[in-house]
Amino acid sequence: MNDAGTACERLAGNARRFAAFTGLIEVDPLDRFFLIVGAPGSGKTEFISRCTDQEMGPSERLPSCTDSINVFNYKWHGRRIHLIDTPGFNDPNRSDIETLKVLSTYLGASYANEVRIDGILMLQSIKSDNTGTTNRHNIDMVKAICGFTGYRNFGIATTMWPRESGRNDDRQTWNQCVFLRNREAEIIQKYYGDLQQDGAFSCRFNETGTWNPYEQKAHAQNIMSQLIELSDGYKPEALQFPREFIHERRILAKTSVGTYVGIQLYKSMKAYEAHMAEVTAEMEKAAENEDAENLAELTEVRDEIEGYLSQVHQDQAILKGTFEDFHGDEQMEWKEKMDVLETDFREEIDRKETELLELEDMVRGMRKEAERKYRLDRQKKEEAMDKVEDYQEAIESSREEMAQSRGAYKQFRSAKTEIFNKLESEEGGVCTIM
Ligand SMILES: Nc1nc2c(ncn2[C@@H]2O[C@H](COP(=O)(O)OP(=O)(O)OP(=O)(O)O)[C@@H](O)[C@H]2O)c(=O)[nH]1
Ligand SMILES: [Mg+2]
Repeated sequence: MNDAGTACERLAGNARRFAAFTGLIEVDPLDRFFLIVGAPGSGKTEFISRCTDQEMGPSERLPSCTDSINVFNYKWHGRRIHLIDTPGFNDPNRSDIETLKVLSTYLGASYANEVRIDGILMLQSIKSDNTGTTNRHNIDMVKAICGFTGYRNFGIATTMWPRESGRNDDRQTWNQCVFLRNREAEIIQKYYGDLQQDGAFSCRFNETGTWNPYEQKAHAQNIMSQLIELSDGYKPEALQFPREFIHERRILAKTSVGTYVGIQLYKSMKAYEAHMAEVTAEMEKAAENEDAENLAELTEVRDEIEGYLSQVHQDQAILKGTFEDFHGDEQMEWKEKMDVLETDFREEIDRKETELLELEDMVRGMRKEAERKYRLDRQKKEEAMDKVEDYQEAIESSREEMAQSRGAYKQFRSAKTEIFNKLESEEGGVCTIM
């Protein structure tokens, strides 16, 4: 199928999975929803890809159509298990406020529509390049979002075990494994000791570093089965963040996680202001000394700090937002993206249809020409007809492709209509999304 067709099919599937997560589509009571969290690059998308046996295309790997949250699912003993891929905090490519805004919209909608999160899996890389600050920050943010009194349905899975380390038949690999296990123990104790005390369990994802996708899937699903089992025995409390944001109708700044981010922003603002004061004083001195070169350099630094400060002020303004503010923005964006995609896809289909008609015309002409020209020369006629047959085959495969594209388009249209109709029928309530 062509690219636009594939993108449409993926988006239609994505829309349906989101609809389940945000409560627009009713789900079976045995279905389960799990958040997959962790620092940027800790392996969340990879884990989900292995567990659900879905190769993630660029549209899922890169910021998705929702610019950060993605929902996938797989069947487990007849039940549907939904895994929610979330963005990590302290990401160099995205501010925490943007991440929080998207999280609040989707977690908020799912909370409002009474879809509960059954458990959380936090991924933790054992690689050394995962800096301590990012780790701590992510854990603090996740804790502020959850706010549970107990963490029984909470797993911590270490990732990034070296490839093929299960084959520890040589001394070097064996030493490396021992080293990594020690480091893992340190990381778990340092960052997750309190969560473990409150009931969280820890495990390893693909510790042997196998490349075999079936084994990787089994590893990932084993981890999830622990969480599924726990969720069957114990329903965790609702997440604190959406409860405060939706039920108590607080502005983002007044929620637990918003307060945490607000403090960080305040600290950044103070640091930038102090730096700005220093630079301004130096600029005054440079002006007094008529040091034009230094003055030009300092002006550049001041402009840079001004840029950072203005970003902080923008983020602080977002903290004053309510669920309805964020939700409206996200819904509009989602609709726009769907519309653009539909137009692109329709145009692609029209273009292909025109090409196919032209090709069919051409082949009809070739056939007629061969009949007329080689009426008396059987061999030449057969040769000419062979060529026509080649074209005919191309036409057949184009027709097949067209039929697939039309099918995908139909599927996309029906998903879009279904979701938007549902949205319109619920307009006015807090529980709409997309
Ligand atoms: N060796 C190894 N590589 C992994 C593992 N998990 C993920 N990777 C690789 O590490 C990179 C980052 O993994 P992702 O799954 O995209 O990480 P993420 O947590 O989704 O990152 P963000 O979406 O940016 O927050 C990718 O190139 C993965 O292929 C693992 O367990 N072992
Ligand atoms: Mg990811």
